[in-house]
Amino acid sequence: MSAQSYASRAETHPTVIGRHLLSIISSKRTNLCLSIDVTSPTKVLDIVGTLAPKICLVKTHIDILTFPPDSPLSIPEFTSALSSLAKEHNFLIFEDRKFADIGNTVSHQYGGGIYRIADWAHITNAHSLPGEGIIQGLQKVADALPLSPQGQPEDTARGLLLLEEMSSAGNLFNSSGYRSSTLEMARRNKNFVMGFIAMGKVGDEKEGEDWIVMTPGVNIASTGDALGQQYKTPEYVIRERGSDVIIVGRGIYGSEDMLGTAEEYRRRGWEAYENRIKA
Ligand code: 5FU
Repeated sequence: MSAQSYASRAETHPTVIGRHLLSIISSKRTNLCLSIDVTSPTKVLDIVGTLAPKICLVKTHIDILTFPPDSPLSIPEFTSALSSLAKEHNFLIFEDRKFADIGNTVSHQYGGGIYRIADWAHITNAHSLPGEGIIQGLQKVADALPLSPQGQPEDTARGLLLLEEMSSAGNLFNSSGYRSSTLEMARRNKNFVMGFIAMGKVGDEKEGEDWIVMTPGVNIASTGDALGQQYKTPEYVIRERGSDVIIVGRGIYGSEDMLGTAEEYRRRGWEAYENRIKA
């Protein structure tokens, strides 16, 4: 369990984007990632604009958005508007793409296609199942991003999370061999892999390791859904299990008072962290 503060980790994390995220978490006092799984691009921007002060990160699934021919926004207009909100309100963008193919294919999926994910998503994630080429394929694209003349290094810094575990019922991540091989893969790619999607802390802090762990499946009003989602509370995830970031979707955007509810998740996630580092 990490007793180190976000602020001190912001000085020492091995990746540029990890340091940037940890400094945002620390200065905004929020470890809340909003998972915005609504399908209207304008609604996404409205909700994100409203909740921006409460969050360190927005998690997208760009391929669930609908852009009909008469859409008021094109895909590049949407991603550019989201990026402007991120700059204005000091949060990062995480595209939950869960890449799962050979390096050559994922490099096209990440850098090209209609979404051009690498251009606007500071963070993305991948399964380790295909082997290490998936990391190299993604990193090749990230490393080739041009830095604009007035840009900061963190503007084009990119980071990858490996899937160490999932929140859904009956998932096949229960083999410790799979999980330890995933960790080994991350250890060999420390300048790009910033952390994990997992249900709790990963790695060996005594060895000086610092992985940023983000946990989906967080909800304070429900224990799950009809399609296998399983929910935990912010206190369980952050304090008991040592995760760093809570990822909350329907618990926030499905509530009537989104801003009040986001503040409740922010406060509970932050207090759970303060209690952990005090303990
Ligand atoms: F990797 C994972 C996982 O293990 N569980 C998840 O639920 C990702 N997710 C995502 O978090 C999922 O794709 C949704 O985007 C989000 C959870 O949304 P909810 O509305 O809070 O259940």
